[in-house]
Amino acid sequence: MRIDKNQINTINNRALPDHRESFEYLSNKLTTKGLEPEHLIQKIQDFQIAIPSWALGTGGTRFGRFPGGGEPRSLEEKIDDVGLLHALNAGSGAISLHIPWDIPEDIGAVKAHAASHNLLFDAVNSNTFQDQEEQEHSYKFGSLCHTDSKVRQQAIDHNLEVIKYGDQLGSKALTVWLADGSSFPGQMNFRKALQRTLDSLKEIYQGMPADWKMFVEYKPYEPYFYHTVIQDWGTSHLLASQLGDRAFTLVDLGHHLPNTNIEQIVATLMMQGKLGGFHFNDSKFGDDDLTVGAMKPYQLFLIFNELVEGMEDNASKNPAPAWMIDASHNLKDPMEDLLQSVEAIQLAYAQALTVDRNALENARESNDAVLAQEILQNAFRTDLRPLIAEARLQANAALSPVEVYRELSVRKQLVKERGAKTLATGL
Ligand code: AOS
Ligand code: ZN
Ligand code: ZN
Ligand code: ZN
Repeated sequence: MRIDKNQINTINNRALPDHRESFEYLSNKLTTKGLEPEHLIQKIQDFQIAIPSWALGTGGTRFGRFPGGGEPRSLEEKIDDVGLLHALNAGSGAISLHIPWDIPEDIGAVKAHAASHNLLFDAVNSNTFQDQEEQEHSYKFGSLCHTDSKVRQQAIDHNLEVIKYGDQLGSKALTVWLADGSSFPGQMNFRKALQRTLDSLKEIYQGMPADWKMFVEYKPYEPYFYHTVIQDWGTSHLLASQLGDRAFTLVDLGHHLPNTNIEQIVATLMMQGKLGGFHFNDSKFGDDDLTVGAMKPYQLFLIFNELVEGMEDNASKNPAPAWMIDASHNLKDPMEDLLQSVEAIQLAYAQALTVDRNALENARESNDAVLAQEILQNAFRTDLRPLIAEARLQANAALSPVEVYRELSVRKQLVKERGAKTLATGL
């Protein structure tokens, strides 16, 4: 199914008087503060967030999976789903593929299909955390870090193949997330495992086209519970530094131990020009992969505060990071969840854009902790939802994406088209 702009307009029109009123009020407030609403709107519209192909179906836990109906059964249908999201929010203009879950059979057709929905291909992801049927060697005891060179070579070759697919589709980056690690003290030689990982990554790095980037994702635990080879940003940064200029760290919000100061990690990486990409999600405990902003919206804002500062500061050599969501849904309709996530990201971004940076810097220079907090919290507590809605409206998208999604019975349509018992490839 496709959503017709007229359908969106009809529903928008009903909410328009109310929206106009709140937008005007906010607009005046922002203008008084010296901000230009139109400039902010442009920035919000330019900020596109890639949807991960694996988040369009319901995820599972090791205790079970409860598939919803109408899940995408093919890459084509995944692209359709992202197309629907993008039509509703004009903010999800890219898809991030995972190989081999999303092998494109006919590259030309897949590209044309994505283009017909105005979608680009963001970073491609390799998968050496599962064994595939036709695969010769098992990843049970690691992939790029494995003790056996044959296993390492197989994992290297897989990554090179992923690059080839991505290159044909127009992607410009490879994200490497490794499950590699151990569950018992003594099981693995830390030093050797990290060295082998670096050596393997070097071969993959050398196989990337000249205009490609590599994103090295880190994670402290899971699926192994004693040690992960690339456990933290420091290890990822170490690898990225040794690999070269086109290797960067990828920050997944869920990949930190409780209470980690993620905003500081962001600032440090940007200072080094080494922040390559983001996996947005939220969590209470670990890698929960919950809806962005569902748990800690203030932390998200503080992270964006650093991102905006890093992007605006000319001294930072950091290239524009790749924005992606990494989520897994057990309870919600994945599409509704993704709409909520994109909105939460846009909101935090917009809030960070409204921070008075000069005033904040002055407060910092004079060690005025109270004023610094006031400045940040004023920005965080100003309700910018009408601004985000206006950005969507001006882009012919929905004032309220979830409402339109529900009113157009999108899920019901998808169930009708695809069936009630569908299982998308993914986690
Ligand atoms: C795993 O925890 C990571 O977040 C990866 O980004 C992973 O590739 C993704 O979740 C899809 O499996
Ligand atoms: Zn389509
Ligand atoms: Zn991730
Ligand atoms: Zn994760």
